[in-house]
Amino acid sequence: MSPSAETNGTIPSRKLDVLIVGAGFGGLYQLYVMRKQGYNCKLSLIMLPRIWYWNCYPGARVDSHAPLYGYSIEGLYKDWTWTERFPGGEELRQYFDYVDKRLDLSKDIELNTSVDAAEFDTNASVWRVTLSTGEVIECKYFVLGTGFAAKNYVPDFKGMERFKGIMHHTYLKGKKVAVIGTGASGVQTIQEIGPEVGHLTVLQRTPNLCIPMRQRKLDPVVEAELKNQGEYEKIFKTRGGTFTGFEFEWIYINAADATEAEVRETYERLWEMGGFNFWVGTYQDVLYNQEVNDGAYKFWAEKHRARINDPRKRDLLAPLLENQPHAWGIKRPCLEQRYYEVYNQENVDLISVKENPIDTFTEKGILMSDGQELEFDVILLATGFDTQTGGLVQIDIKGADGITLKDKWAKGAWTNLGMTTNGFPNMFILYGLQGKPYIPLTPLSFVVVIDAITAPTAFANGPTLVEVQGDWISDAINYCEKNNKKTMDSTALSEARWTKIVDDMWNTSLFRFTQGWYNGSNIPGKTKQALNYTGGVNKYMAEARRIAEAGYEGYVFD
Ligand code: N01
Repeated sequence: MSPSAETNGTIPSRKLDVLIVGAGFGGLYQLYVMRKQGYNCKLSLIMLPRIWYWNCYPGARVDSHAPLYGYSIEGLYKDWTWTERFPGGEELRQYFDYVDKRLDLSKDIELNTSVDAAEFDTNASVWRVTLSTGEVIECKYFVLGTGFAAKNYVPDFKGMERFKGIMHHTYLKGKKVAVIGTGASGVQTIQEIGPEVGHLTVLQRTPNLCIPMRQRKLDPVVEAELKNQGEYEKIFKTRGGTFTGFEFEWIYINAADATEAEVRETYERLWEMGGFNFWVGTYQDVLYNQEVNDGAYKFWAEKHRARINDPRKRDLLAPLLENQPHAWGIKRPCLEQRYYEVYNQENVDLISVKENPIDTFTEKGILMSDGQELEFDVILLATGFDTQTGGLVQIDIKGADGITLKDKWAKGAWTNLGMTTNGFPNMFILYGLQGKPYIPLTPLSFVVVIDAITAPTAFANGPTLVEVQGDWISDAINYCEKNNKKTMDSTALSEARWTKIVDDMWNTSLFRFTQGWYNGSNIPGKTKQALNYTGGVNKYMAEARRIAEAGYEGYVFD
């Protein structure tokens, strides 16, 4: 049992109903919704909406299209017009400023503050949360809106401390640059900087199976007309009820039952539409039936191979089916704009680190296993995140039995609905797993770490999911308050049930072959498990609502 504040000397300076950690889409929504219902809340964050504040690497942009990457509440969309179908980082920062002004959020936000630790006091049934300022705040409900990718992953490359190159991307013009990693961060950066750097070397381990973004400018007159016709309203109503949280859906027939010509025609159409249509808007069996998946992969490879001039680069970037890196769509495809053409430039080299691994970093650059030392002015690490669990366990959170979240999840994460975890009463997780707000403020001195974000975390449009989860959390809190409950906690049994649901869905799909952040296998030593619910936002929320309507089945109250 945790000691009380009186016995451990942590006297809280403020008492709140709800403390929310993280000021991205999730945290801000939770603040808005709780405050509207009269709760006394604060949100603690590191600077501005963290993701879109820090992610200012060249080319950073969202891959959910407008207006879906935005809030549906308070008619916010009426006075905000996106300029591009897939908005860039700068425009997103402006959007957060607009939302802040409209909803008057800042007054309840602690700037430049991170949450270092939290401990549940079982005697008083409250959380005591320690901020980076040293202040201790007492709250009844503790909401973690830290997002799924709050902890960078930097591989343990040998000799990294030796590299003497520069570290800031604004000085890239004319420089010799290396990019390690070709996930979404790498792809966005490469296509942006390729045309302006002196020389670019991409060190690729696994090719990203990118699909076309089909970016375009949005015409304000057309968008105004769509708003007037109620189209925006319709989109926001639809999105909570679809698999992906977008306005589009899977094609609910099997490609296996269609003719070859029909499938081809469908693929061509989806390809031209751009965005995630070719991924989560295609035939429902594509992620389940290996033969259908092979067909989608072949189509994908044919499209991109035609864009790459050099045969070696072509085979590395878009291998033929017999050499495919993994099944189509089981790792996140990045939306690209001119990614493949960049490799046709004379100043761009591509090295497969599977064929020629990195041996060590040197003062001048990187020594490859074949003995060649590559010299660089700048090395950009786009090597990803310790996703979903990493950002949560880096905060020292102690539950009712004094056990830390890190220890509880040491051999794998357990949650109910991805929003609660047994032994941590009145603590809710938003947009984390099965759904640390901290980027080091003193970055590595020799490399730039590129990171970005995004519950059904990985397979859902973020703003859609945070609104439906945020409402569920707020309903649960209201239920406790109306029924005079001091605590709400999920049972160990409910977690076992939920984890089995998540695992079973995962194991019947081709996702079971994934290597990457979807199942934690990108982080050495991390337990490999399905970290994402693959049943879709609609099914997920139906189950969450059923549990609530059954009097919070699987939960115990005190
Ligand atoms: O990270 P990643 P990310 N040696 O894990 C490679 C969201 N996001 O930051 O595939 C060499 O996908 C690794 O190789 P491999 C989005 O949901 C959204 O790019 O493991 N390479 C891979 O290529 C995304 O999915 C946007 O073989 C090494 C790369 O590093 C998620 O965030 C923008 C290596 C890591 O890719 C994460 O994307 C950006 C090593 N030792 C991100 N270790 C938007 O558009 C790792 N790699 C909004």
